[in-house]
Amino acid sequence: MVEEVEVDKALVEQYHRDGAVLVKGVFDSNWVEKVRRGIDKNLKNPSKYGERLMAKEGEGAYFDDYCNWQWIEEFRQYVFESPAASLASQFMRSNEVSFYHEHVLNKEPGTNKRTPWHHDQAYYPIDGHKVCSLWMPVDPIPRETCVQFVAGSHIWPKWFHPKKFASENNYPLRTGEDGISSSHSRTYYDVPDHEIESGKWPILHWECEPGDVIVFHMRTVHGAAGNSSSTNQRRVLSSRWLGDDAVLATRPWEVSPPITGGLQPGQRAVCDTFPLVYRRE
Ligand SMILES: O=C(O)CCC(=O)C(=O)O
Repeated sequence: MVEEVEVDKALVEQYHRDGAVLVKGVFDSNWVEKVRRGIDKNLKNPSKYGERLMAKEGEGAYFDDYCNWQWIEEFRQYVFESPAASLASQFMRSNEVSFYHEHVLNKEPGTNKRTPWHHDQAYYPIDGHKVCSLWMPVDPIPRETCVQFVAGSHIWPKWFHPKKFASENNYPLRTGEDGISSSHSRTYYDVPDHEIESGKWPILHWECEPGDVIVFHMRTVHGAAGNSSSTNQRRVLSSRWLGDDAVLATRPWEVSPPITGGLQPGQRAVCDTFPLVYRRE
């Protein structure tokens, strides 16, 4: 059963205004230890989706992998028993919460590879506004290596092309009968990297401790530096949660992760692949 937590209403307001908020000390040391063990299992046994990215050969690697919760027991418990779903319900203001997937990210000491600016929802075959991620570090994170969020970008009218983390190029469009067509009526724009870097919008980032979590909307634009520490890893579990209005959608590229749960466009995103985890009483 999901562990309940009570979230300060001011933090929920902040999430809806800025698209990202730091919640201090919400996971106790048992949860942190469990998630750390799960991450370490994943690092030792990556799935077919796992990648080790390097800015230059021989440097620290930026590891990422996802969709392993069904074989990593520690992640399964995190999904169904930790306070995560209760948090997601309160931040999304959603009565029901289904689990979409988890993403493990580790930047080894001396990793120069950065996370390009992007927002997540364009990668996913999911439409709806009640959609969030919980970014949970299991190592202390100095402010300069924390993910950085463009404040308020979750309510910008524009959607952005997803980028490959490896090359930082936009995802290629699908061609042929599955390619861009009238069924993909939304226009996607290039992420405004230069304007972000030039300081046009306020950027949010925090120093974090294990036990803290950053809750962010799936349309909040974010990116991060590498990990310049020569000794410390930067291990994170980023879990993705869907609320009452989340439905399956199509995208004009191959979605990532490449899973749709067998749903049809417009169907509510609840199924065996995206299990319903929490219902507010
Ligand atoms: O931790 C990072 O550098 C990137 C995290 C991220 O992009 C995400 O959780 O969606």
